[in-house]
Amino acid sequence: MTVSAPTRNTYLDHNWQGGHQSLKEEYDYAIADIDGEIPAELSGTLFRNGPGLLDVNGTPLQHPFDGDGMICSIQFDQGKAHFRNRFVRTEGYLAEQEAGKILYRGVFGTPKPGGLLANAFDINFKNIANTHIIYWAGKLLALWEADQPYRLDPSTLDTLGLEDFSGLLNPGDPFSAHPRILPHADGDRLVNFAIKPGLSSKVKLFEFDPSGEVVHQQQFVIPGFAFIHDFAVTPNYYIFFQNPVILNPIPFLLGFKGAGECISFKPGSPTKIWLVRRGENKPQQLDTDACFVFHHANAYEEDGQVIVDSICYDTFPGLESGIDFRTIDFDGVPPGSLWRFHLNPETATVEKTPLIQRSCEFPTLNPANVAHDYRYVYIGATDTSTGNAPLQAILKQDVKTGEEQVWSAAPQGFMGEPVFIPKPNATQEDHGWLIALVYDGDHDRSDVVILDAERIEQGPLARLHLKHHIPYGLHGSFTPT
Ligand code: 3ON
Ligand code: FE
Repeated sequence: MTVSAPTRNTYLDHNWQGGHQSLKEEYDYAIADIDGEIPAELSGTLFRNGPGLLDVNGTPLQHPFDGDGMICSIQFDQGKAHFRNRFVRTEGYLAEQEAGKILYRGVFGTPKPGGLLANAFDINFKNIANTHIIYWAGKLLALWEADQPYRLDPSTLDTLGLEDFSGLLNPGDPFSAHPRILPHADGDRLVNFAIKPGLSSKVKLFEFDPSGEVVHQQQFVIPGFAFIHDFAVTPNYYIFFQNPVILNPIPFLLGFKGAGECISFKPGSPTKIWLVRRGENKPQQLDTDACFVFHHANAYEEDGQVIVDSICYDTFPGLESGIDFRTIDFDGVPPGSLWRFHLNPETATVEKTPLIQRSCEFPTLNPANVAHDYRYVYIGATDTSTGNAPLQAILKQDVKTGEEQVWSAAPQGFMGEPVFIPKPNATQEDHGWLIALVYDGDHDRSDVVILDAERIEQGPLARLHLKHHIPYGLHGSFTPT
């Protein structure tokens, strides 16, 4: 893939950098400053997670993914909206706030103060609960892939403690931040994996029914180190992409680098796709050209093949040690683009075709189509169709025809993950709304933006201006309660 002309003209650096500031305050207010109208039928709560602190008492973090999880909730009811944000009171957050300084090494490179002496041989990390937030079986759970979830009170966002699902997880057990909700005849299922990367990597799979009961479990081992952030599911398969990376733990152990910074991409090696049949613990390996995948959009089965749509980077969209993420040069960062993989279990072959070539991240779709054939993907995208830049737009693609619609918040707006909410009594896949948080660099505040998913080009139905900014976040979900 060629990275063409620089695209910096769609935004100003200082505007983009404003979204990388901590939000230390916790708010609770009815949103009053609104352009347009909140649809009266939109009812429920959008929960969103992401790093809320980019510094600890003035000491900057080295990477936003090291930031303590902060939950936002936006509650919609009869055309009105209420905002709240609270930090997840993790053990590490409480200890560091009390101490007024960094006490833990960050996975993505943030060191403890005190130089090498303080960092060498410290392999303790803090569960920062900053990646995703889901509401399942009456429990609101903040997720971070390398440790147990934290449970919160859905109305106050108070932290209730670590969740172990009645003994399913032991202290320190991983639980991925990317569960999928599989539509199921006997009630939807929450399907998730947990991975312990190592010399070989152990993967567990769990399926929960709507009452929170675990109704299916299995596990298997992937040879070699595996950094797997997300997975895809179909009715018969779980699909994992093992990125071609190696982990050299020495600089981590010696205290020079964070564990995540010790991961390097092996361009010559294939990406291994592990196709796991539900109920079988011997996964099938299929190889495809080297690429790095964090997120999958969707997967489904068709004529004996498995189709997977995933965002691919030409290399690990890495962590350059010593470079401040606030001053990153996007022309040097690999853009992500959406590809369709056709997996043929019979011939163990993979075919790959491009879907979206514009730089994009944070895919979503109508939840009713998860694990099934679908037509519309919605995704954060750059304002311009070539090169790399921050996400400023939402792109909707009809994956059947390639037809695209774009709504861009450029030049002053920076886009977060869109979340799709089906309209009541919808009869078409795109009968719904998209909600996203947009950081407005001109006003140093964030907007909650509501779009009609059928016609995103028309721009927001409503823009809710918050009283403050929200740092760039990760994932969220909507629950109609
Ligand atoms: O041995 C190591 C142990 C360990 C605890 C291996 C390891 C590095 C895999 C690991 C931990 C991994 C963790 C905690 C990963 C967390 C990932 C995370 C918080 C977020 C990933 C986000 C991905 C993307 C693509 C975000 C994109 C954001 C934008 C485009 C924003 O504009
Ligand atoms: Fe993610």
